[in-house]
Amino acid sequence: MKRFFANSKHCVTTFCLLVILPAQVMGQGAEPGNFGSAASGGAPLLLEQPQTARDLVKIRAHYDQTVWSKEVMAQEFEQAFVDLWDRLLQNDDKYEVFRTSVFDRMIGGTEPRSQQLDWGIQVTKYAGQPRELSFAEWVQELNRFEKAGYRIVETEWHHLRFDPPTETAPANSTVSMLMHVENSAQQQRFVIKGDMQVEWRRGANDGTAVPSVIDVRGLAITRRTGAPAFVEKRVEQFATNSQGVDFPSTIHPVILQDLNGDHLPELVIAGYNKVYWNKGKWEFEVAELCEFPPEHTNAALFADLTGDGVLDYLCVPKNGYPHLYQGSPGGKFSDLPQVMKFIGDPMPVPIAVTAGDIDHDGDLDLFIGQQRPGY
Ligand SMILES: [Ca+2]
Ligand SMILES: [Ca+2]
Ligand SMILES: [Ca+2]
Repeated sequence: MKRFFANSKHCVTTFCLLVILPAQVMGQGAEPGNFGSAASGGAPLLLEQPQTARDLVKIRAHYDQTVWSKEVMAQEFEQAFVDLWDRLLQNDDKYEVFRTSVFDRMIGGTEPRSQQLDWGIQVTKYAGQPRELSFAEWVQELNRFEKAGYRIVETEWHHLRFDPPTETAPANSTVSMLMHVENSAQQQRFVIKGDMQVEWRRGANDGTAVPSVIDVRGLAITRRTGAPAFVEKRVEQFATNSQGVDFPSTIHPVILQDLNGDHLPELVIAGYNKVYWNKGKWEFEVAELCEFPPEHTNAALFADLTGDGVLDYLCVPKNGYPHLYQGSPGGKFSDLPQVMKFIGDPMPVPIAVTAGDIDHDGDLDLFIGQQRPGY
């Protein structure tokens, strides 16, 4: 699974910014295949579009050996944490996953420094003299926590920084982690969060990268005792399909907006063209939002874009043109949309849209962010 690679080329997101004035073009489309020159690191750029899959493999290999060589090594080393996260997701017994995720030593602090926040929340960091735990001692600590009723709810792990090994220093990484823990009997919840420093070594048998020293002094423990702030009231299921076959490709954006002026916000699932009319006291009535919706909405907002004092709805389909639905009082969108073809080609993967009077001329302008893969 690739979700781990926060700084990976697989997840690199380029935001192409587009400012749209009403009926005016202020931006221009992205140029496929032009990856720029700033990141090349002196390597020759292959700007031509691949004609075959073999071309694509060749181009990727070229970049992996030049521009991305450090990144490729980072991915090899971080595999220990990729595996850890996968196993934590797949196994109910999360303590057993940690008991079998080997490292040499862990370094923590000895002096707790706590800060008291509102709502009885306490944040604690550990500083002072370092305290070392061997892996065997760490396992004993895990057993103690498990026996005391601490349940590991969920975790996240991201590789923030990687320094390859040198002649004098081993490879090391900064890994950010997040863990939610609860103790139901004591009505306690914990968030353990922060950056860990990891020093790596090669395994004796197969040469794979193994965490040697894990320094957890950058972590903070946030704790609160009491009933949870939120309780589950209702769960809605939405089927999706990444290709948009049979179902929308996404439910998002999810928007809270009072559409009828009764001061109760409606819940809009724009990807599904659904509005949940808020009747108060957690009662909702579901209906279609637009009578003539576009397919595969990917970004949307409500704002009075026409300046008549009534909210309008603007949505941008995946690989399409922005659609403006002029609103009627009461939050109805019954008319055909105005399709805004202010650029020559459909807009690939719009991911966010917001509105503001950017040029101070009294009308709202739009700002649409797109996503483009790094390759
Ligand atoms: Ca309302
Ligand atoms: Ca309007
Ligand atoms: Ca304006």
